[in-house]
Order: sequence, then structure tokens, then C-alpha cells
Amino acid sequence: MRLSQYFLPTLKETPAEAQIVSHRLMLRAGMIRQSSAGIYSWLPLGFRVLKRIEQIVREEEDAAGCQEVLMPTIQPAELWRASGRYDDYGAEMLRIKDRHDRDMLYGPTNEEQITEIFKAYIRSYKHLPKLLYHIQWKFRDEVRPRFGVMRGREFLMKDAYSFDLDYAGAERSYRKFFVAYLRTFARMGLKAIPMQADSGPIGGDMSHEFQILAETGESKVFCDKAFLNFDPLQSDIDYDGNLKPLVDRWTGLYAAADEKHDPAKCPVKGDQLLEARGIEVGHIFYFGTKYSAPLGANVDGPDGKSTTVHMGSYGIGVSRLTGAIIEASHDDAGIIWPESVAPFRVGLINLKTGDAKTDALCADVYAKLRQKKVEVLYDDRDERAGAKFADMDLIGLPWQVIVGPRGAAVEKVEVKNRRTGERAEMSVDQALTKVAG
Ligand code: 5CA
Repeated sequence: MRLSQYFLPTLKETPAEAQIVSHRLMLRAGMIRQSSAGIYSWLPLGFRVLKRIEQIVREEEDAAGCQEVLMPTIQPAELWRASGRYDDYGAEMLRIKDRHDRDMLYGPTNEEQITEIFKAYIRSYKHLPKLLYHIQWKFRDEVRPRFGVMRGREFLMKDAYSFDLDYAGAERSYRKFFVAYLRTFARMGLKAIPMQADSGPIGGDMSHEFQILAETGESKVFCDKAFLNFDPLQSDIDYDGNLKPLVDRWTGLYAAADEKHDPAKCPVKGDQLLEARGIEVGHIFYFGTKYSAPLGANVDGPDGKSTTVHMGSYGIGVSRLTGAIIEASHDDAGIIWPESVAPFRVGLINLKTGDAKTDALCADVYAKLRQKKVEVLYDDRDERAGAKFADMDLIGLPWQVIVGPRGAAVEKVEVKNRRTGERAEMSVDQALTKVAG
């Protein structure tokens, strides 16, 4: 993509309304535009990141044996009356009437909707377990939408739902998501720590929040420093095997959000206890028959008797993750994207657009990168070098290939790693090998 043609409305000034760094950088990097409080349009650069995050989430859900569906954003009120949540949800729910005066709502989550689908088709234990997910926009009329996409009113969530015959089955499903979540966040370059949590309006008895550590996190968290050395990507996972030992290893260490932390009972002492702030990027729940009982989701068990299925639900804040990744990975000059979610892998900077040799060498590098299927944003604008460097650092692509007249004369380019700041001059071939990965 040529930057001269790309829609990238970067800002030089820091927007006054943004209180945290990710919100400031997303606005300055031209990723999002506010439509109304807590509701955003995603511009090309932001949309690319959102899609990449979504794709990692999708791959890990699929690997865990969960199947993708797509449910609507608008739901009928009857479903929520049947579960008893229509009144409980209160002012956070956006309620709508259609032209026939029927009560509808913009879904804040989908437990009722998925349970209705399950109930319509599945009648026997032989078809269990069933794990289903979708990635869909949600609406919650938050009292205080803030921090940009981190606490929005309209936001993109991956929500998955599990259906099992009994508690033991539900526990196995819960563990699959637990492990898939560790992998999902690690692939995005994040250290996410599972913490015991309250289950809030979703309800239930077993629940973990996945928190990443960042200064601007909304909640205070406490955990054992040993977590920092765990690597969830170390080994392949057999989702049909026994995941208990792996989950036990993670839940065996102390980690608690503020409301669950009791200093008197905390087993981790002194220096070993990390006190930090966290951003909740995922939340998983086991809630037994809370929805399946009122909505009548029953199957025939092995003994022929009708049994109410046990359920869990598993959320990931897909749009929140864009902000959370920036909170965890930036410097004074701008965003530093992990390669796995970067909107483009390489930024190609032409230091002297209009200079024949420089243009020719840039065209050569651009063509070769595209041939290798490396996603590249080519800054071919007629701008000062300083402005190009600043924009490229701001938008945070992992690699920069810098081409100026001096290098072009000897067929050399400079390669800069955005994260380490390391720069080196090299031939075009060497540069291609280095940045292609
Ligand atoms: N039904 C369950 C799980 S499927 C559920 O709704 N869980 S939740 O309320 O914890 O939300 C799941 C995830 O969505 C959260 O962990 C968080 O990362 C994200 N999320 C929740 N509220 C917002 C919001 N207002 N803005 C952005 N992301 C949010």
C-alpha cells in the first residue's frame, strides 16, 4: 500500500479528551474516530489491527474444538424475560421497540440466544459436548464509557458457550478455554494472568479473569512473580487429552483481583508478591444450569432420563485488546506493534521522493516485498524526512526500511527495528531476508 493513497489521518497534536496513552495513540495514529460517547468508527489502520486480533482469537478457538457461528446484534426481549435477566440487567441494556411495538434489545451478551439455538436442535447426550462461539458487536450502556475502546459502549467481543451433560464435562470444557486463552494472549505478545473472579451479572460458581499488567489498568491486582516466567506457547496442546495438570499449574500460583485479595490470607510474602494494575482482556464462567434450566435446555442422558445441560461462557474483549496491546507496548514516539497483530509488517520510507535513484530503489524493494507477500506500507509522500520518521514511529510497524539518495547511490538501504531501535545498513537482499521473517 502506498501511503500517498492510503487513508491515514495522523494527528500531530495530542487530543485533549484522551486520558490514557492507548487512546491518545489510537487517535493520533488515525486508527479510530469517535462517533458518540464510547462508540467508534474503525479507520483502515485500526481496522487491520482489529481483524488480526480477531483472527488469532478465531484460530485458537478453532484449535480448542469450538465452532464459529454468528448470532444477531438485535435480540427479542422474550428470551431475556424467560431467563429473568430482562429486568435485572437494568440501565446498561439498550432497549428498542420495533414498528410493531415489540420489545427488542441490542445484545450485551448472548447466553439466552445460544441456549435457544442449542435447545432447538440438540436432544441427546450423544451430541455433547458442544462448544460454539461468535465474534460480534455488543452494546452496554456503560455509566462511564472511557479510555477509548477500552471501556466502550459498543464493542467487539468473542463470546463462546459450552454445553455439557454434567459438572465433570463442563469442567473439561472450562479447561479447554482456560488453556486456549493463555495461548491467545501470548500470541499477541501479552502476559495475561488468570485470576479468580466474581462472576457479576453473568452469574455462576467458577470464574477466572485474564488480566494483563499495565499501569493504566482499571483494577488493582496481586500475583506471584513466578507467573512472569511462565510461557504458554512452550508446548503443543492436545485438547482431547487431560488438561488438568496444565490448568493446575496456572491456578496453583496466587493471583487475585482487588475484591478477592485479602492481605491477611495471602500466601505469597514480601518481595515475591507483585502488586500492579490490570486490564481485563478475557473472562470465563461456569454457571451450571442458570440459563439452561429456565430456558428448558435438556437432553436425554445415557439412562434415557431428561437432564438439564451444564453451561459455561467465555468472553474476550477483541476491540479492548487493541488498546490493551498498546498500553503494554509503546514508547514516547508511539506504538510498538507485536509482529503478530501489526497492521503492516514493514514501513518503507523514501527519504527523497522525486530523486530518480531513490524512487527506483524504493520501487524495487516495494515490488520484492509484495512478491514475498510481506505486507508493506510505502511512504512515497512528498514530505520532510523528519515527518516521515515521526509518522512511521507513531504507527509502530515492526520494521522500517529506509532509503535515501546516499544509500541508493551504492544500492544500500537502512533497516530499523521499531522495538529495539537497532539500525543497520545493508544490501536489498539482506534487508528482504531480515524483515521477511
Ligand atoms: N457472556 C460473558 C462471557 S461470553 C461476558 O459477557 N463476559 S464479560 O462481561 O466479562 O465480557 C467479556 C470481555 O469483554 C471482558 O473480559 C472485556 O475484555 C470485554 N468487555 C466487557 N465490557 C467491555 C466494554 N464496555 N468495552 C470493551 N470491552 C469490554
